[in-house]
Amino acid sequence: MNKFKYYFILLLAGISLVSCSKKDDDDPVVVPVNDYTVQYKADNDSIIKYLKTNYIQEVTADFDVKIAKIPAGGTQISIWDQTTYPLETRDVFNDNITYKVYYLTLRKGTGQAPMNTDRIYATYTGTLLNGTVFDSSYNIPGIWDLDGQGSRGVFVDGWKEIFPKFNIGTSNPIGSDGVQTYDNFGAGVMFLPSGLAYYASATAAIPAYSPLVFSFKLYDLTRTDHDLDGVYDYQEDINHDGYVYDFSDKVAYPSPPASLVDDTDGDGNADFIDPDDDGDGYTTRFEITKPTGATYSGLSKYYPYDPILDNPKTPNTDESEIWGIPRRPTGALTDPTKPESITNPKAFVKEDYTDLPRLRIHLDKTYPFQKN
Ligand SMILES: [Ca+2]
Ligand SMILES: [Ca+2]
Ligand SMILES: [Ca+2]
Ligand SMILES: [Ca+2]
Repeated sequence: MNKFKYYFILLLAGISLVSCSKKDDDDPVVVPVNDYTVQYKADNDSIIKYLKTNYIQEVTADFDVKIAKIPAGGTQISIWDQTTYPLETRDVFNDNITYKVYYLTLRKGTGQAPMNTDRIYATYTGTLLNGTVFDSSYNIPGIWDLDGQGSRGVFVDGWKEIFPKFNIGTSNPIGSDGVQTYDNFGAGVMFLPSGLAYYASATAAIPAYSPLVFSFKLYDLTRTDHDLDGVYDYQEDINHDGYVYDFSDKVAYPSPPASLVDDTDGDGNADFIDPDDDGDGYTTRFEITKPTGATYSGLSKYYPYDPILDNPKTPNTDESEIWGIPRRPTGALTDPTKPESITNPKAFVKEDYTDLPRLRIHLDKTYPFQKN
């Protein structure tokens, strides 16, 4: 595993260097990079041809998949035409064009789905369209950060888009051999145009502009909180599509698709990277801090997004938080003879902390009341 990781990091390091020089306009670029639209059309043609001339030879009980070319005169049903694992697509906005990415769900998985910015625990095998395996984790799970940051960062943009379509599995008790195994994990195959893979960057194993096929298994995930405001990225996905995007670079993204924007205050910084989501001048951290001397119990200084249960594995500690981030209070006015105002607020009632759905106060710019 370590050896494999070492090689993979070397591979990634090489790619990042090439990518940097490619994207920096001040550096001399020896070979002009292909136009994304033109290259995508060529890649899409190649992928469709692949899907129509290859078939699923086997899916094992452990969801290892073998894909093979249909031999001359063969009667095998192509990936394109077979119906056991219906071919699915996802529109992916990248490089300011929209890619249509084909993928197969071998099994969806029963757990939660990662966001495109979460950490995943997964295995994979990468193949060129000619069937050559260029890389594999050999069924040894690795940790990958879909946000593309750091030494575990994923460089293949297609991974960030397709893994969130799958769910993690259920973990079994660690065996006597010390190995963690999973059941009910997600497993699939993605067919990526080069623009969502390594594009112009060639390596010994992967020629430039190679569409890539990845089969994979998704075992587990770790949630991330990119703006450290106490609200996980997946809880900042306000349109609930399973994805959050940073379009704050106005030059790179002059007009991102509105359907991909999760930006409560519309300031150009998506909620998952905005410390003040509703733009009311109070940070989210401040807004989710429990008042001093609050009646509402719990170990944390901050309200969780939703109430959380006690951890049964730690019987001597009660981790339960029975109050989630509240909405603007709906109880009785302090002075019922006067209208609601900063000096005459309503009281919080229990339902303000638990009702679903509710507009939590860190997303409600009418609360706390503005000081004018
Ligand atoms: Ca956050
Ligand atoms: Ca979203
Ligand atoms: Ca914002
Ligand atoms: Ca705020």
